[in-house]
Amino acid sequence: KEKAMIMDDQAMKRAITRISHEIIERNKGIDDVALVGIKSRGVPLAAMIAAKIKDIEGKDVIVGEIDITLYRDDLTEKHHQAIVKDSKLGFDAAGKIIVLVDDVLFTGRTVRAALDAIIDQGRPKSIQLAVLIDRGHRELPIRADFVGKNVPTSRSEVIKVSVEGIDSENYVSINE
Ligand code: 3GP
Ligand code: 5GP
Ligand code: MG
Repeated sequence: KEKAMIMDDQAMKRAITRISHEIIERNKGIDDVALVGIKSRGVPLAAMIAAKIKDIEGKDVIVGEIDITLYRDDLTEKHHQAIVKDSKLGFDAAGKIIVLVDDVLFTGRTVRAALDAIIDQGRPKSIQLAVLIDRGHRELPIRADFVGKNVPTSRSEVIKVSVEGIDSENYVSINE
């Protein structure tokens, strides 16, 4: 139940700024780069990164979204399934460097489903992954290219991510 703050608004904005710089550096600019937010909270995070990239490079970056939903009541239990609810990106993936954006990376099953859904609709040049929090416990060979903060967790802990656009303020906390 106890809450411990992991990131406040300032820390989240700094992480987003760093990730934005890393995306630009890795790709030597942002030509052909498109961001894809994984609903729900990956979407406002992708928008924050796009705005920061615009600040830095003076160029607009394409932002799409994808709806991958996990089912199973206790989400920290093993073997939850990720299902694709809406895979329409809103742009043509062919030839693009796609940067998937999500709030928390846990088992990797959500990302695996997202990769599948994207690859199904045209051949992107490459796909990269940006996450605000990596809480560990991977069950698949998936890792993030850009990480806001690595937060070692026990399986029973839950990371609470609050993002403006969906929530009233920006912060990340850890709850038992
Ligand atoms: P999101 O859609 O905004 O990313 O996984 C579905 C939602 O449940 C996610 O919201 C996530 O924030 C929330 N959630 C909270 N705690 C957990 C958890 O421990 N595991 C998972 N898988 N999701 C959690
Ligand atoms: P995975 O598929 O990697 O197990 O889980 C990733 C997805 O589940 C992310 O989209 C994320 O929103 C959600 N998730 C997994 N664990 C947590 C958690 O501890 N806190 C929050 N907020 N979301 C989580
Ligand atoms: Mg999410």
